[in-house]
Amino acid sequence: MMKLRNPEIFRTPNYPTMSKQPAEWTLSSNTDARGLRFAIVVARFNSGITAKLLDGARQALEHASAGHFEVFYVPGSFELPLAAKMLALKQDYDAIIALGAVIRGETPHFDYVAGEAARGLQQVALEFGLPVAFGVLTTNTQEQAEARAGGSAGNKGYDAAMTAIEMARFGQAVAKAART
Ligand code: INI
Repeated sequence: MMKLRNPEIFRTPNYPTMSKQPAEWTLSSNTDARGLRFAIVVARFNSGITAKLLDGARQALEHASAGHFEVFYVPGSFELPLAAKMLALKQDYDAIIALGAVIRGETPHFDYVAGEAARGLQQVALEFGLPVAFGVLTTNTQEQAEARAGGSAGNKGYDAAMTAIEMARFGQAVAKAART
């Protein structure tokens, strides 16, 4: 069985990814993003919400001292997977952060857009072995979306960026891990 040289990297409990966690967790040294490169892709649909998700993601990356990040826009959440794939093909990023807001209406459109965004983003992550953080809100109401975009339920853009940092570091740790 493979033994890992730095097994503690994989065991860190309660990793501080969630914006509603206490501040001392979100500022721990585990969230150091120095030297990492990120692409953020943002859906313009429901832009009042996605702009706040972007604020949260920027804040997380800046707190974590990310080396570099670029922001790209697409029309809606349905376009996020293709954009993520185009960005992954550049081989220039340690992780991609996808931000969108899909709010349920009166037709099944919601299910197609939300479902394809989730499926497509995961497909890109698995195809490229590249972290793609899912910062896409899927809510029944505008109020629920607002609560999760810097309101009472935190900021899912912030959380997505923290997840991207953690998974980028995870990838580096796996690449470095050696048989002992
Ligand atoms: N796109 C979203 O990001 N959120 C939504 O709530 C939404 N709704 O409800 O329609 C939405 N639709 C647009 C979609 O993402 C595509 O841009 C469009 O279908 C063109 O491909």
